[in-house]
Amino acid sequence: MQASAVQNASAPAQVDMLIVGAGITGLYQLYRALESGLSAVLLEAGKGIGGTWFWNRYPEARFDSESYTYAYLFSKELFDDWRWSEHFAAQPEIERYLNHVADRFDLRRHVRLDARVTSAMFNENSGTYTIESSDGSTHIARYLVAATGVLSVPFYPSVAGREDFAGESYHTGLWPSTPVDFKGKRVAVIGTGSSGVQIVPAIADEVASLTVYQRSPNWCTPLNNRPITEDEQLGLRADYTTIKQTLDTSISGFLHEPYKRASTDDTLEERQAFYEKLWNSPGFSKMTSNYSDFFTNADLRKEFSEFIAGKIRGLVNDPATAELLIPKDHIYAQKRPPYATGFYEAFNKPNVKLVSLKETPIQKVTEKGVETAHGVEEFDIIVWATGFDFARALQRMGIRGRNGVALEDAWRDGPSTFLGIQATGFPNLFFPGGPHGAAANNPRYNGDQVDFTMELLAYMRERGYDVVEPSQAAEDQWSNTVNAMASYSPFSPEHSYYFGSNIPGKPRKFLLNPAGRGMLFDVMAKSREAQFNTFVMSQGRACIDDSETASATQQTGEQS
Ligand code: NA7
Repeated sequence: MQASAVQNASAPAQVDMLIVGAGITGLYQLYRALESGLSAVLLEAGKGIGGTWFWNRYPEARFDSESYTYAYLFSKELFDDWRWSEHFAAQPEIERYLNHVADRFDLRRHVRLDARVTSAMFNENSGTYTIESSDGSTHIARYLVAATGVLSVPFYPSVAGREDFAGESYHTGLWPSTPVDFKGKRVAVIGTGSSGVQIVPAIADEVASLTVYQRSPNWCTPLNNRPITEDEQLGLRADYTTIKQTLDTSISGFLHEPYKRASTDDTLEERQAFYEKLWNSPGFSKMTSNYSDFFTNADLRKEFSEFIAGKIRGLVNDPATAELLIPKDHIYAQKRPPYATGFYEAFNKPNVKLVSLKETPIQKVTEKGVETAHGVEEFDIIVWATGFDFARALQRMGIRGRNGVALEDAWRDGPSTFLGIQATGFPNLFFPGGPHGAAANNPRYNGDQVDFTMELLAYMRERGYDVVEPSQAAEDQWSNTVNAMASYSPFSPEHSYYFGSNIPGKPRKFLLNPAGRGMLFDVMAKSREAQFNTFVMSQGRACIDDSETASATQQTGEQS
């Protein structure tokens, strides 16, 4: 029976499903929950809808996956009535889109904004969670879905004096809703990852001066963004079915055509011509449409890196600055590469300069600015583009599972999951879009996880089960696969935040799904065919009954 989502003054609200996070995954989960007849509420810490696309509102924050491949595909009507203006949309348009989705599917009345989950306690007997949030509300939910994202906990490096700065200070991942006025200001940008390389060219023309503090250079290639023409708009609408089919089955979740030739099929000259073509191609196709041996041939990736180095030397007028901008410590794709527009060219402007922290480390931040061995440079604004603590949001929500065990403690050495969806010991907790799930275009993977979860819950409902967690065998098998296959990933444990390497003291464990979407599909299909026997299902008490006397009856649970 459906529990009521209505809250009165004295009792906690009862819901079938409580979702955390109003980003692209959380909204989709909410839509699917309501569609299937569950009562649901969504709690969001931010003051608006959008998740990543609410918080990351710095100038030039934008998709680097094509807009129509990142967006939802579950409704042809939605696909038809939303017109993306650019192949890679900017944050304001993305935020408008997600708000449009919330309105179009009447989701907003199930969303509570400005409500950060502070604890979520599993009740052993009833098989429900009691969830408390910063707005003072308490909910009892049968299912808890943490759609809290992986790049959602901003990371500030421990630089001495950071709090002492008297000017304006912003993190790209916590950007204020009121516009920041850069005009005529002396600005520092610290960090040159995807966010740093987007904001630098965006503000370079209006600031008085811009100093970019770079710890490690990245292999940036052009995003090659452009408006979607009227013909392309018509083509997108006409091709909806094919697009959906391709994206629902593609390993990467992109529309980019994989290239059939191996690098060894071509001469050096032909390869250089092909790299030139890739340089001029959109976004991630530098990876997804590269030679067929791209992910298995480090020499090829090295050669591609040298090609990009040549481009950087050609784009940056000052040879010394160009050399500093060329990575020497890693090759292309050992870190998640940024895609940018005009980043290298920005250093040709007289008011923009680069400080390489390898040669000139930051000693401290002072009241007036940033101090290095060359003295204090004074600023009006410091922008921290210093990244995120990957997948951390899930662990800091105060989730406790069976026997009161905290997820934070259970994952002290890194996450252990089944399909990046669930973890043993935490029944009825789902975390689509969390660790071990995705490997390329995230919303496509995250949508697969939501769909699979809904299938599992429907199966359970038909059979009278309402408590579920993966079998230990299934989780061990998936976690072992993730760890074993991590060495085949191009990403480097020393350099990539996909291994947690950007956070001091964080265990070095692979946090993506290195086996890709094919493996995800495969394991899901096998589980489905075997009546979801990778899960242990049981019956809890009715959602509204939180009594300690009920006992759950375990029914199944063999790993195939
Ligand atoms: P990233 O890609 O993690 O970039 C963070 C940047 O901050 C990177 O250049 C770091 O240098 C730099 N950083 C980190 N710590 C410091 C310190 N202590 N001093 C100076 N610089 C530092 O985060 P983004 O926000 O740019 O991008 C995140 C994702 O958003 C991206 O992957 C896309 O999915 C979209 P480092 O390389 O660690 O030396």
